[in-house]
Amino acid sequence: MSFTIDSARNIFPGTLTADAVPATTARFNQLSAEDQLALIWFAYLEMGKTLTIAATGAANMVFAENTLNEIHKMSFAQQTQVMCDLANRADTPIGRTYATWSMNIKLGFWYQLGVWMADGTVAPIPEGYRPSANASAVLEAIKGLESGQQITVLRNSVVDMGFDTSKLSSYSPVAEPVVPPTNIAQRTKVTIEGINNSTILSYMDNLNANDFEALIELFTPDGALQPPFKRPIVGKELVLRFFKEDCQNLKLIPERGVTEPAADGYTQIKITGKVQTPWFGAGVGMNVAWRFLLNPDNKIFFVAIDLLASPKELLNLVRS
Ligand code: 45D
Repeated sequence: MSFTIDSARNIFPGTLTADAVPATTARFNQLSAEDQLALIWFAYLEMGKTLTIAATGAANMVFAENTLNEIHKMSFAQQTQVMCDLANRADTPIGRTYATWSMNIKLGFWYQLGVWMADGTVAPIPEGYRPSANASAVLEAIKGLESGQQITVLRNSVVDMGFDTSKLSSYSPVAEPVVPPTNIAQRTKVTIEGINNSTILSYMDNLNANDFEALIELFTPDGALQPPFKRPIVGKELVLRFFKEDCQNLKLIPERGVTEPAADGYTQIKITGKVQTPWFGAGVGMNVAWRFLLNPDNKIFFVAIDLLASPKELLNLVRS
């Protein structure tokens, strides 16, 4: 038997992922546009009591600037309409522009609108707004999640807005330029309890240094990476593009791991630890697992990144 991407996805099946995230996102997506916008607003205010969002440096606002200025000049009624259109995934010029942006640009765009809603220059949630019973229930569900899961739900809501790119015959994706990798002299090196595999250590160190060219060389040509709650991204070219677009300035803090032999001379390695996003820095440590499958040449054939159900899962390194 030799491994396929599909069979690789099942290594370490005892890993408990944060199912509350896709469940809450699905409930959120059922709500009306008005409820969605208000709910994110209240969730965002609620989180603001304990977390500081660090937009400076997290996003390059140049790409959303024209659209933001256009919205800033509109009347409150028009601004509310634009936001509802985005939530409704309507086919509008702004909805189409939004759809071309990378995730980080989308986040930066909403971050700026949130700042303007707070300072009164963009339409607030209307005075008379009353949430539906479902919206209140979803807000309570979000409040009950741990912070790493909350920001994932929030991010999902933003990513799903705008016109559906699959309905565009062609479009040019807009992403921020790739930052240069950290100088060798300034790089940090992780240590992982129970792990000395050079590929695993290089994976963490290269990602922490934004050295995506070195990072991608750790993969087999047909290798795959599966982000949390997503299908695997297959092949070096697509994985490299994903790293460049969605993985700049992450901080990986792996803590411990376990190694075991798999079929055909492959090796499976599970690591648990924390990940920080540049948006929240050390304020939010997401509990994650990396499940690696290495080929006999010590190259990455598959890696899944899972958002864990609870901090207790950090200690779940059960084999097979
Ligand atoms: O609609 O090893 C308003 C990979 C109200 C790579 C608003 C990884 C109206 C490989 C408030 C204005 C990436 C997979 C909206 C590792 C309204 C690898 C605004 C993992 C929308 C480890 C809302 C990385 C706003 C991970 C401003 C797990 C919302 C990274 C902002 C996870 C939300 C990163 C923000 C996450 C959310 C970042 C900034 C979950 C950021 C989330």
